Amino acid sequence: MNPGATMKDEIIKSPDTQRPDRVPPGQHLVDGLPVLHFSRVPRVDLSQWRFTISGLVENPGVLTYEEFTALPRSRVFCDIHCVTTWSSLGHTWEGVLARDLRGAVKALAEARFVTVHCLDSYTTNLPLDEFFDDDVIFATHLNGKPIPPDHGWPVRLVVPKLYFWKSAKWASGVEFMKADKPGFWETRGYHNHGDPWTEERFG
Ligand SMILES: Nc1nc2c(c(=O)[nH]1)N[C@H]1C(S)=C(S)[C@@H](COP(=O)(O)O)O[C@H]1N2
Ligand SMILES: [Mo]
Repeated sequence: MNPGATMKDEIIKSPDTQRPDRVPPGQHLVDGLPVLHFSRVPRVDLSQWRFTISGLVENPGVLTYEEFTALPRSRVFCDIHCVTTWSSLGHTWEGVLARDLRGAVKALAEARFVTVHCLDSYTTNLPLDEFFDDDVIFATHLNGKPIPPDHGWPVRLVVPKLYFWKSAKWASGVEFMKADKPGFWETRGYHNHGDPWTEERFG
């Protein structure tokens, strides 16, 4: 943890973890966390890592890893649902909440959507209001340890309420947009939104 950062005590419990049945329709439970991505695991030198805030914002800019990890830190407890039908329950992610970027970013009134950019050229899209939901986190740690490289180190977005393809690994920035721009999987047959509880699997 960056010595300049503050850690909030409370662990945010993703609302879906409070459901009596935590497994959405058409899903089955697995132990551990499978690894899935379309390309290779990027190699990252933390001294070169940058997080870019761009698009319809008052304060576009670039954060170094030190600056990013000096933002207030939080923990989110959530379940994971992959569209390929596996679910994995009860993970704790630690990092910077999307909503804690809000003050730094100052999205303009016309911004309605975000695109998250990644080091492997992957992208995914979210409505702005869902991006700023309480449990959306740019995580650096998973279950108390730095996220393993194949799960997204050094920084990975986690969007607990949507299928896991929305949880962009190796995140390198966020772009605020007026119009929605479907991302990597959203332009290859996956649903534009991806709610696991209503099985928004395919477009
Ligand atoms: N940058 C990046 N993020 C990504 C992907 C990817 O290929 N590249 N794949 C997505 C998909 S389809 C899934 S199911 C999850 C898998 O995450 P995991 O390997 O940590 O289980 O990452 C998502 N985030
Ligand atoms: Mo996936």
